[in-house]
Amino acid sequence: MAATALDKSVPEILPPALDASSEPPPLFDGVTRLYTYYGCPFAQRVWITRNFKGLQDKIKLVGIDLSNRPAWYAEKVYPTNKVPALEHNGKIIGESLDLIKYLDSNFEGPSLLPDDPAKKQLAEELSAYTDTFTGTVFSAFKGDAVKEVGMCFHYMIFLDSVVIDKFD
Ligand SMILES: N[C@@H](CCC(=O)N[C@@H](CS)C(=O)NCC(=O)O)C(=O)O
Repeated sequence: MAATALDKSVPEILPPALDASSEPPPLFDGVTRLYTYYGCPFAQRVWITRNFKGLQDKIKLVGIDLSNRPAWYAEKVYPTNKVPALEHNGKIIGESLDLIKYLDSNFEGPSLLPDDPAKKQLAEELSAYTDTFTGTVFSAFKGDAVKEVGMCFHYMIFLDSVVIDKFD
């Protein structure tokens, strides 16, 4: 059965993650692949976008074992050696926020961003800010940025209040 946007009725069977002993998939053969680590939040947000747009049949997941990464991944797929990366139309694209926009603009399925320009701008600001937010919160777990985390939460609350005031 073909997947449809937001269809949760067909559970996805995740392919086992490829490791240093695994052969690469047949690269650049026309198949669109999302290279991912299943536990990576950056990769997960692209994966969520793929599923939200109902692209489960169009974009194949390729799990990569980051703790025992195959050498071919950096050599032949994505030289930065990170996930996520998308193989599409003979090229590799990285960076999760760019990938979310890329999937939204280049594939079918419901649009992720609102049509209204003001809402769209705010949505883009929120999405761009998530990296600063999570980056700062994660460094605070290491104990070196407690003040900055406070600022991040304040800014998130501010953005939230803008959403409520303007659009509710
Ligand atoms: N800015 C990148 C960050 C991606 C990232 O850091 N991915 C991690 C996994 S969560 C990774 O691949 N780490 C492997 C490494 O740094 O060698 C994005 O948003 O896509």
